[in-house]
Amino acid sequence: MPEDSTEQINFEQINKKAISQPLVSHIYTADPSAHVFNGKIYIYPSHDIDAGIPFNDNGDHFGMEDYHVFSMENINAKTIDNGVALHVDDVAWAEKQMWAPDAACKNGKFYLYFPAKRANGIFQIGVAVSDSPIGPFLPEPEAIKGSYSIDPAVFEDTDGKHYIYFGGIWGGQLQKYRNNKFDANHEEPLADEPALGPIVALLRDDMLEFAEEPREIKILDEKGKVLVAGDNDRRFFEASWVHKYNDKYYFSYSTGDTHFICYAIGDNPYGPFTYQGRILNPVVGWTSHHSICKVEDEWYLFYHDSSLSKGITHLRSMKVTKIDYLEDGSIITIDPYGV
Ligand code: FUB
Repeated sequence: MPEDSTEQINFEQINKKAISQPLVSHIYTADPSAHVFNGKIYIYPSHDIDAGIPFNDNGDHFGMEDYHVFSMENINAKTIDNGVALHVDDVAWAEKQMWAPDAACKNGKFYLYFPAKRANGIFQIGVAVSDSPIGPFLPEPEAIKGSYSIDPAVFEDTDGKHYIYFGGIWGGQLQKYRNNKFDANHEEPLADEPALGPIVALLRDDMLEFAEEPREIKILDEKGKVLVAGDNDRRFFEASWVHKYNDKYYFSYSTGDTHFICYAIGDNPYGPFTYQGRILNPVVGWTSHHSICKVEDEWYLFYHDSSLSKGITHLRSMKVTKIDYLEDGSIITIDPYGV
């Protein structure tokens, strides 16, 4: 990932034009995964810190160590920080880089899914369990068997099944895998070859393991062809999220180096999904990562930007704004700083 952009930007102007303000400003937060559990909003973000690690394309400067869970009584209420819910020191298999997490609820138990690097530098995904949505969460002793890469997102379908989506290229290491197998020699496909897709697996009933071999998702263009790796404005990079609207499955994601949050629609949780357009235009900072959550009768986009830190890419702040759909189910593109 490139250097942060602190030069020549008038952040006072940007902050005035911004369509929303940080939900909290006492710590830096990013990658907000929002859910309504038992009628209350809970947000599971990354907790950004300055770990003093130099910038590089692998994102090593994202040196996060723990997770805090936030709650809101309603969408206009104050965002409450419920403190540390899980620390990397308590995760036996993980060494560092607690990146974007997500959470799920089943039968009164809460599950926190999180990526982290093992001592060998390889990302895997872990799960930690609690009786409360705000934790503390007790991590499983090992990572989820067969898991890899980053950015887990768990979708509960209307039939009660839970699916986990994950993957991210570059620092997220997805380019090192084909058919769920690691090979250090693998790289991203060539520009005219099919792009790497995000990965999905049904979760086992106990929510602690995959119930099946993970499968690669296809994101198609308007002609039904898989998006190619050189289509940087539309191809999947990281930050998977799935929500259901009018019985259709919406798969949304970040395009990484072109900084869009885009979406594609499909008829089932495994896809294929057909590319539709952009949900969010680029924010201040390199990364963009979001979640989409229905609160009462409205839909909201939780996202982040680096405006509070004046453009420091790894010091981000979570925000929320409303999503509007057109009659045909398409989402109106949001410009984070007005038009
Ligand atoms: O927060 C660290 C990484 O940055 C996340 O895992 C990516 O999605 C990007 O937001």
